[in-house]
Parts: sequence; structure tokens; C-alpha cells
Amino acid sequence: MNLLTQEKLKSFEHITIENKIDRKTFYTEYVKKNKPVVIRGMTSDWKALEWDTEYFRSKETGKKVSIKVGNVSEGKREQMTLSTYVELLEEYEQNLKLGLEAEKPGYLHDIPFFYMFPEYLADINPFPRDLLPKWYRNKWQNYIQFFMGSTGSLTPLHFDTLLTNNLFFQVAGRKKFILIEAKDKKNCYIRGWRWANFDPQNPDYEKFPEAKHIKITEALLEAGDILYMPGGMLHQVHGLSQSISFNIDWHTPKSAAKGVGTLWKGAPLKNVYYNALIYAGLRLGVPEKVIFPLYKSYLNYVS
Ligand SMILES: O=C(O)CCC(=O)C(=O)O
Ligand SMILES: [Fe+2]
Repeated sequence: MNLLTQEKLKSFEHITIENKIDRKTFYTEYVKKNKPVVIRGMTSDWKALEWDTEYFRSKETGKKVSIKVGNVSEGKREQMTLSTYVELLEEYEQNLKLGLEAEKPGYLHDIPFFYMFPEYLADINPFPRDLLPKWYRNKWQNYIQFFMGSTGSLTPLHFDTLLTNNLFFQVAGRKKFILIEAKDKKNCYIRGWRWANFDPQNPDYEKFPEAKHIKITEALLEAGDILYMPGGMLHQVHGLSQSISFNIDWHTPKSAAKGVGTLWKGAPLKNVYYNALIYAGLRLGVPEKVIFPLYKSYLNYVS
């Protein structure tokens, strides 16, 4: 290992790992403290852990999904069926193994998979819905965003646009998360509302000198792991293999109020609308089934 690599590794802290967790510990030790954590062993009974190409092929409906091509922050998309995409991924991974040049497929990134394909829901049972606020527990699947991609997939450094908490479920393959606390946002050279110009994987401290002060935490996720990220935490995500994952973005009354307050901090107006809806649900008691039809467009919202 050369000196430069050692230097880089020294600055990475490792995240806390819990083996299963109860609701009370989760809230007191992590959510209330805005502390990320990896939780293991809570999804080991899921049939989804065995999903493969053949399974997707057998369940093909002909419905098309959006695949992001190029940098995911730019949101350019192509449409194809799920089984066509899975076959593309498989072919790419085969070529990689053989050492052949191949064009990296696009990234199935941030789609409301279980809303579009409820026939897959039985495969993520039992779901640890206790970890979510009561308001979400009946229709938690409506709030899921889904990711499927190749080795080398990349989501550049950003924070989640509504400042929601994020429970991220790794279903197949491995991912690396590089995490930066919300308070370090000012040193990440943000453009627009939420994407960072600083790249913590290849730090250029000459171009981005303030980034030297950032504390970086790394989380390596395996199939079956859950990662909790508090609202506003910055993250850069690397696919270390072909991979399937999904997240639930969710608020507590406190984070929803903070989300509404981003009106004065330069957030897109639409964000304030979505955050106000969730605030109305969590704080004012408006039922989820009344809010969801108004919130639904968020699932295809790119910011
Ligand atoms: O897995 C990825 O590539 C991105 C995940 C992400 O940004 C999220 O869950 O908010
Ligand atoms: Fe994100």
C-alpha cells in the first residue's frame, strides 16, 4: 500500500454495527442522536435475498421501467422492461469477469418498484415496519424507492432532498457508502440544492481546500444489511458488485418541520410542498390515505 492510500484510509471512520435492533434502542441511540448505524440480521428470512435473473424473467409483465443513463444527478433516462434490464446487467458482469471491454449499463435508480410491481411484495416479508413512525406502518411499501445496478454504479455525493431519514435495505450484492454529517455540508462545495462538487472517493484538496475538515465515515453493506442515515446526511454510493437495494425516506415530526423550514434555505418550492404534506400527516394527524395521493408525484420527482 502506498503512502497516499494509507493517508486516505486513515481518515475513514467505521460505522457502528448492530445485530438486530428494537424500536426503542433505534430511536434513543440513533434517530434522536442523528447517528447512522448498520443493522444486520433483520431481513434474513426474505425471499428477495434469492432473487435472480430467471425469477425476474418468470415474472415479466411487459411494463417498462426508467433506467438512468450517464451521471444520475442529471436524470437522463431510457425505458425498458425489467427482464431486458436484468439481462443487460448479467451480460455486462460476464464481460467484466472475462476481462472484456463492455459499456456499463445504465442504473435503475430511485423508482417506486413495489408500487409498480406489488407482486414482489411477498418477497420482503416480514418487513421491520416497527422501525417507522406509526403513520407509515400501514402502507410503508408506498414510500419505497428502488435501485438495481452493475459493478461500478455510482451515486455522487448528495443529501436526500426532503431531509428525510433514510432506511436503506441491501437486498443483493454489496455497496459502499461514504457518509458525511449534515453539519459538514458547508465544506462539500454544494451546487444547486443538494449535489456536491467534492468527491470524497478521489479528494482534490487543492480545488476543494475546505473539504479537509470533513469527517468521513464508511459503511460497507452486504445483502441483508440495513443502513440508517439521519436527515441531511451526505452520502456517496458505490456499487461494489451487481446489486439490488431499496430505501424508505421517512420523516419524524421534527425532521418534517425542519424540511418545511428549508423554504428559507434555498430548497425547491416543491420540496416544501412535500414536506408540508408529511408534516400534516405526522403532526396534525391527517391520515396517510388522504396524504398519499397528494404526495405520490414525489416518487417520480428528480431534484
Ligand atoms: O444506492 C445508491 O446508489 C443511492 C442511494 C441513495 O442515494 C439513497 O438511498 O438515498
Ligand atoms: Fe440519497
